[in-house]
Amino acid sequence: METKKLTTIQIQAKGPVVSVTLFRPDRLNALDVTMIGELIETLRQANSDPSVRVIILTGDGERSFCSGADLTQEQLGKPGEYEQHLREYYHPLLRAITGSPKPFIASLNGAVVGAGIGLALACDYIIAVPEVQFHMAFARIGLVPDTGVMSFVTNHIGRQRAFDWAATAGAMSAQEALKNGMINEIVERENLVMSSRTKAAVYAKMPKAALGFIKQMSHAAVNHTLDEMLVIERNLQERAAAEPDHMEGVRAFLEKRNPEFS
Ligand code: T3D
Repeated sequence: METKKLTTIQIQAKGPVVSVTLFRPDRLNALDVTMIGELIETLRQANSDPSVRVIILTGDGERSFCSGADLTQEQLGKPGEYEQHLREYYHPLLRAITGSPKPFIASLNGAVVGAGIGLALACDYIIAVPEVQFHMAFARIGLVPDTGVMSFVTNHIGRQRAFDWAATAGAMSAQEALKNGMINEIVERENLVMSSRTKAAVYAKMPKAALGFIKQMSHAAVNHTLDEMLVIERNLQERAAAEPDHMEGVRAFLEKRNPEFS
């Protein structure tokens, strides 16, 4: 395994899987501009590296996956800078996940707060330890949900429940999040790394192009009509069918063997 430590994140590459760990233990992995910059750069590299098939996002320690924006005086934006801050930092980070052709697994090791909820829910598969709490902390500091949070959460739990959660700056447990379809599974802490890697290995063996297209469709399905989705699926099916993995899958079925995707 190859491990690299930048100022605020740690990157581990093992075969086709890259694991990125938010690493600011003294601030419970709060996002500052250095971390966001390092994340954007790292994720863009992983997205364009053909040897990388799956990306895992996690946080250092047991208390927090990400405690949201860094609220210390030197990091907090000034009024007049917030719109630009979101446009230049938080939104490109979100897009590096949602716009990637590769599956992202959020491996939630602790509290998920504010913008951290956006990072987690942008991922394609979410595993959490039982102790995880999602804190919709924005209104507690007089802000509104950002980093796509209101959009993701409303899609999961409906407008009224999303409004109430955001307006009261409440918390949601991992168990409630599982019931609400916001996360895929809860595993004991000692199994978190292994479960995340096992899921990554499953995705890494699947046909690469088809997975990228399925990810694209899963985002499109949230806000497109059936008629629009039929156009999207026609286009993506044509592109999937042009990949050698399609014929390999068909041949493997006919020959009664496991497929060997490229
Ligand atoms: O720039 C923009 O566009 C603004 C965007 C904003 C989007 C957002 O993300 S808003 C939400 C911001 N985040 C918060 O409001 C969360 C603040 N943190 C917490 O609520 C709690 O710390 C936790 C629930 C995450 C954990 O609680 P606990 O009791 O386990 O730990 P603690 O004692 O509160 O924190 C430990 C240390 O981490 C502490 O420092 P100290 O006293 O040991 O020196 C605390 O100040 C520091 N810390 C935790 N979160 C942050 C932080 N420092 C800076 N920024 C943080 N977000």
